[in-house]
Amino acid sequence: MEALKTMIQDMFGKDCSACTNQEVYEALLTYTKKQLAAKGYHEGKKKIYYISAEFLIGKLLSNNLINLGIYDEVAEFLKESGKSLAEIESVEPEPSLGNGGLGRLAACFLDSIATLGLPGEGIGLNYHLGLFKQVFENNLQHEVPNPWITPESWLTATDVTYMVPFRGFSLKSTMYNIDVAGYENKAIHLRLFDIDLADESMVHDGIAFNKKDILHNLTLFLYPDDSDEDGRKLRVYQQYFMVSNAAQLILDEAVSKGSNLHDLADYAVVQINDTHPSMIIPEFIRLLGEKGIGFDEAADIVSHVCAYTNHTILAEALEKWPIHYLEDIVPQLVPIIRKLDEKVKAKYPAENLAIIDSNNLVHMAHMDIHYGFSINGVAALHTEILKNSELHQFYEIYPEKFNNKTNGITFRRWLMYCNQPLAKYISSLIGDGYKKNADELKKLLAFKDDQKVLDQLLAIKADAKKICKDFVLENTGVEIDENSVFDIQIKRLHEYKRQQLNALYIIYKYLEIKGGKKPERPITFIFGAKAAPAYYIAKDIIHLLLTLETLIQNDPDVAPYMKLVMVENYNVSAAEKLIPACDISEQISLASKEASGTGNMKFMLNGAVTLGTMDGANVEISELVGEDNIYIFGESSDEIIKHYEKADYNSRAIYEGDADIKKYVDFIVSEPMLKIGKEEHLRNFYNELLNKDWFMTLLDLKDYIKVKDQVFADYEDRNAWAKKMLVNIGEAGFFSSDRTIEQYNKDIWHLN
Ligand code: NBX
Repeated sequence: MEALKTMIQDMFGKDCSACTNQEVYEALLTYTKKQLAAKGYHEGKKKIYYISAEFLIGKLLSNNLINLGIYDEVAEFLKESGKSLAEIESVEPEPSLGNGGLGRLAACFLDSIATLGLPGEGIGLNYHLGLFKQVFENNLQHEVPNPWITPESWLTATDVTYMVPFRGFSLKSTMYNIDVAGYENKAIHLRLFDIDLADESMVHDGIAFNKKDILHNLTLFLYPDDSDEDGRKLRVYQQYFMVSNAAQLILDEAVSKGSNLHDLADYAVVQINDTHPSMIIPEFIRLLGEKGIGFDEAADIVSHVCAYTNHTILAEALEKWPIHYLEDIVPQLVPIIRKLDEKVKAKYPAENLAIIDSNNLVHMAHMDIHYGFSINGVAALHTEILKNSELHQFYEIYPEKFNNKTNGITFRRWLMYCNQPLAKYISSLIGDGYKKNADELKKLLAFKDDQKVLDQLLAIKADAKKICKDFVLENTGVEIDENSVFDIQIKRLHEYKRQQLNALYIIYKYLEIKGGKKPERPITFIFGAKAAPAYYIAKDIIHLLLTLETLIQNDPDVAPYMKLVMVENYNVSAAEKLIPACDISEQISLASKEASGTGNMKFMLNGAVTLGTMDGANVEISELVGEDNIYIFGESSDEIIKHYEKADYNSRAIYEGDADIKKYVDFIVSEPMLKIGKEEHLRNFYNELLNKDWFMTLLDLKDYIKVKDQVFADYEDRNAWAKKMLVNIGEAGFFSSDRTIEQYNKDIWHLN
């Protein structure tokens, strides 16, 4: 630590103990960046380029220290100077370069690519104000900018710049790097492209800004509001800016390594993360054309370079751009896309295979599938649904392109960092091998009947709940009971994820307690979720939850027995505090709709037990842990898909046919709720449930209540519960993103 000491002295002219936390943070940042650069970067002839609109990387200091293998040393040094690493970390702003699972997956993948020693890069955009910061006012979500770029940051400017042509003007880019350390290995780069003239001062009244001022707004926000045409066009500007920079960089790197571009596939493989980067396909063809490569050959080259990952079957999330947007913004791509479409139509005339449909919409996913060499889903069930229903017509013509890559999470952040007591305890039982070979967690299963181990697991959970209690108090001002059961649902707010199902259970429990039936032990229901700014139903659900929170809090008959807290501005840092403390992990999406889920894996790894539907990776979790160690409820995905096909779901009929369900739903617009909440929002949501309920909340409500009550009853047998915890941790190894990345490499990327 001598070098760090000297650095602090040089930077601030005093020793560590005399520095502020901000100063120590800046010194550590500089020190860590130097260490990373000194270790060097993975290089090789062929590289994986992971292109993504989102990289939800979280705070970086501790993660980098862990992966550099100097976390304990630095923590000790700081302690000797009277400082705490935890407090210094709190100075670090969290980059909000992502939204949810898709962005966090990209971040976990970079960690694993670096850890496994694969030559690779992430490529995305440098959003100055992130997604948005969520604030609650009058039980409603408001959005404000979430700036994260400070004078000293993890970004390093490079001298790489490109010109990106749009109709009528070109924009110059600058490339910034963030180093991503491998665990006990070299680093890789996350490349974030930016414009030079981004003007944060144009943002007013929350996150409003002039959506037409592309020269100054292009990299202000991730996912600008797309409820109007200007907003949708801005997304197209962003996407093209991202992929044009990416394609130029990739071609330059290949040429510098000796490629003649005809052999590009020997130098580069591009993983397209959902459809946001899909325009890289025509952009590559355009650039190869400029270098003298004819259309047909260029299309063939690209078809050996690009692979596509699908993260959703929700039709509204599969991007389709009106061709006139592309004509207005990137006219140079339109003849290319038309030609690609003509080639497809010549061979496959069916409308449902077209790139450009009869309404002149460009189906980005269809372009990816025709002109990529691989398409993968993100969990076994999801891939089966893609093959058998959503993308069946493509599976029939390209069966060899379809493959599954069940998602994973990095255990460095989601265990070794966020739950240090548990990680240390695991090491004491089975050694450190699991940190690099996650399968070794299975060795824990040998301790299933070891009373000491089971007691210790419960003790570690109890301690994590105390720490979490402090976090919740600081975040929400609400004091929760560390001896209560922690039931947690944290994820994007979306109707298909069914936070509203959980809310209806809470109403049921509230009424039960009002009626005199107290639970065995108090329950704390914790939520965290951001709603997309223009997604009104999602915002109404937040309002419902916050109104319930206040109602329960103010009711002395109920407050001692249950609490609801909704964490504000849920993000990676909040997840790191909540997940280790969780008892019950809520994974209650409508079967078939959650492609995978990755929160489910993080909870399991930290000894929570899943309450979920047979959806996404829950299916694989349940196969691994066995039915005694997970709680499953609800209709199967096959049945749900049939309901959609037959269009026979009728929520009002369920409501009218069941007095209990009617009571819970009516409570949303009852006297006590309307006294606290806003009638407009509560009634909107009530009407939505009755008249539409597109994600079939009422269908699964009774079964959910029954199974959830069983979970709370079983929780009281502490020993049996501790066994469930142990099995969940022991079987979590499969969900390491190192396993996922090994499979991507073996089946798709073929590096080394
Ligand atoms: O990707 C998520 C899925 O919902 C999860 O089931 C899955 O585990 C995860 C990683 O594979 N998708 C996701 O986060 N999507 C988005 O955030 C999204 C954002 C904007 C958009 C479409 C999707 N236009």
